[in-house]
Amino acid sequence: MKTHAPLPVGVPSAEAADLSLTIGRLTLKNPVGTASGTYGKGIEFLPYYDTSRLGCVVVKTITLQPRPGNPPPRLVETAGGLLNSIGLPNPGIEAYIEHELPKLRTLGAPLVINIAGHDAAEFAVLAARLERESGIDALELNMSCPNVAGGLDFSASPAAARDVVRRVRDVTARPLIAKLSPNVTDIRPIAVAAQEAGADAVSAINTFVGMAIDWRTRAPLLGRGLGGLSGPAIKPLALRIVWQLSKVVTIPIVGIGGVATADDAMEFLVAGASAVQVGTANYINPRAAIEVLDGLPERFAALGARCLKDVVGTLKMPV
Ligand code: RRO
Repeated sequence: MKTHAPLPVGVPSAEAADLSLTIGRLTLKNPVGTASGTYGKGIEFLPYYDTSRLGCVVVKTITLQPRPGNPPPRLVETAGGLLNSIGLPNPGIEAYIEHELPKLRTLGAPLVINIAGHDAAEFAVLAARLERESGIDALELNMSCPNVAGGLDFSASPAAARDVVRRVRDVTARPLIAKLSPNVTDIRPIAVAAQEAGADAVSAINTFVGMAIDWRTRAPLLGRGLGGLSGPAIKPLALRIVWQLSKVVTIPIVGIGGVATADDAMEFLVAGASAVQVGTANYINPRAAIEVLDGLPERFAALGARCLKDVVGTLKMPV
């Protein structure tokens, strides 16, 4: 690991900063990825920018069997946020491998496949099946889907989180990222359990359970009643959680929640994230992720930072 003498704040460095990081055995050239479920099938973004420049692309969750998803309406805009009840529609792992994986490989960015099982054992079945496929750089374990029965259970307690991660760890050497739910009283012991069970990173966070209501009809606006809230509205909550986690885990934290600009990304890095994922912003601006990335060098220079370590977790919290 390279070390650098710290530069005084405000002195721009002549050289572009080294933005790379490692997650398990995987080196990412920069900390900007796309958040699961917000990046279509990936190839939609090819006309907008060179997707190979991203730190990584994380795909929508895959399950063992095909799923139709939840009844519509599935999306509602709220003040500063987006409420979704998508319900994990996907073609199932076999059709996915046959039809989607080849297209995803054309994106050129490291590929993170996001998986979810009905139970802990099924997570391992999915991970084992993916062992036979090349061009997959890491797995993100969706232990926190708020919109399917039992989806939140996998990161609702340290024991549940430990079980899922351990079973998957037993079948793959691929880097594992445990995606955690914010819908818990205290996320910290859950992240620690994931780390102890062999996770190489934690993603913090998935969406917050919420609802939107039409008082005239007295009905919820989403087809399933409840949904997961994302977007700028949740950024302060996500920042708080990332900062809390940075005090208790040693593995990298991937910050998720309302990252739409390079300034948002810098806030997450300072709070303690080693990487970020851009999610809801992709729906507003298809170039959001690359614009976040392009904005980092000048911000690193403004801090006199030469590498990620000069920024990650450098928050000056009042004592
Ligand atoms: O598909 C969804 O409804 C969904 C998933 Br899998 C998730 O992890 N988080 C979310 O907000 N929605």
